[in-house]
Amino acid sequence: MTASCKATRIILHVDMDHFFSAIEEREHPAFKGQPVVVGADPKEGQGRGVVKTCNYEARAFGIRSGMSISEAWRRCPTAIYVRGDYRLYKDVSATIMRTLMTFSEKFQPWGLDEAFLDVSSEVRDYADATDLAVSVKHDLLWHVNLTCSVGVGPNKLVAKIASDFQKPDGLTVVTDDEVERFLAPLPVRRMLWIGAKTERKLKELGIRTIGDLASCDVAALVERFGVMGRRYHRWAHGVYTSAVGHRRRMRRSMGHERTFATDIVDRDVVLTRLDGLCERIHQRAVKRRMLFKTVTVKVRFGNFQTFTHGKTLRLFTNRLTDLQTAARELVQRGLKEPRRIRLVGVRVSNLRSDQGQANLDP
Ligand code: TTP
Ligand code: MG
Repeated sequence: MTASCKATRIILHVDMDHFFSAIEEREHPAFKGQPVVVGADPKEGQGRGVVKTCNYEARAFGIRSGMSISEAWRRCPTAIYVRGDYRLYKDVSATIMRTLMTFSEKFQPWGLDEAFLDVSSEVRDYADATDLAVSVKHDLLWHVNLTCSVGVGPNKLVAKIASDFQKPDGLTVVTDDEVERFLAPLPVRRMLWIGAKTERKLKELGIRTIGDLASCDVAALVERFGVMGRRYHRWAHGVYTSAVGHRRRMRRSMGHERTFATDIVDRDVVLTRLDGLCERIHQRAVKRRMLFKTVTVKVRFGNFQTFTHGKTLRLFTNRLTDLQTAARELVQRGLKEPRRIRLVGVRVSNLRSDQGQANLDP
């Protein structure tokens, strides 16, 4: 990866803490502080099925995801065992993902309880990204009453390893300059895609840590692992180019948003900036011969708290005044008192092409 590429991306990886069992604790406050295992009925050691996950109290007994439930029972017969309410877990997951999506359009869920966010265009630097990560944690606590661990880094690999570094309720930030120093002492198993088998083979070559892997001769790795060997070597140096993939949808909306170089308190300045964003959207709508009916605004405050408000107009339109009036009204609704604002955005949706009825510009 080139230096400029490194400097332009800041990625967050969010991973909920002991997800299923945390939800069980939330639903049953009496479970708090006791070992909780989710997966199956242990039937006094005769049960079939496996541990899906367990809380950190149960982990202290050596219980792990994937272990047979009867083995878990042998390790801790007094734990609380629940089969799990998967519909509830899915609902909670959906709320988590909806919350995370408000932080960046570049958002990629990864299973039920993890997601990547590319926040490069949302933040100015790593200090800013750290504030954003704190805000993500607060928002999740507020919306689903669960804790998570967040990793921040220059790419998905580093962010993912970082989120796993301090758990539960952790936040680990690894800047570009710190990547190799951060990775070097970690066991190779922490690396994405390195499982027990590869770990064993690496051990035969005397490689135990990611640092060992990074300083290993790449030719030796290629000889042993083929193309993967070259990848392992690159990753061990913290180089990982895969982007945060977001679903490409049919164009269903058009929008612009703007993060200010410094936070703005003056409401009139914010509204003027908003007018400018509306102009840009209007130009695009006219150029593409599109009409819109729904207008949504987004405002992010200095502390990263974010609101979005939307309204659907009476008619399809592409008039600038309709857009600006709606956007101003929506923003003002959320700005009852003066606050520091770091970002405003406008989006139009409910689109159709402009053949036929409408309020047409000019
Ligand atoms: P993980 O994020 O791997 O684990 P976790 O959230 O339970 O614990 P941690 O604090 O270490 O992040 O998996 C998320 C959920 O996925 C987990 O709560 C249960 C489910 N899961 C399975 O169903 N089977 C499995 O083998 C694993 C690993 C997880
Ligand atoms: Mg998790």
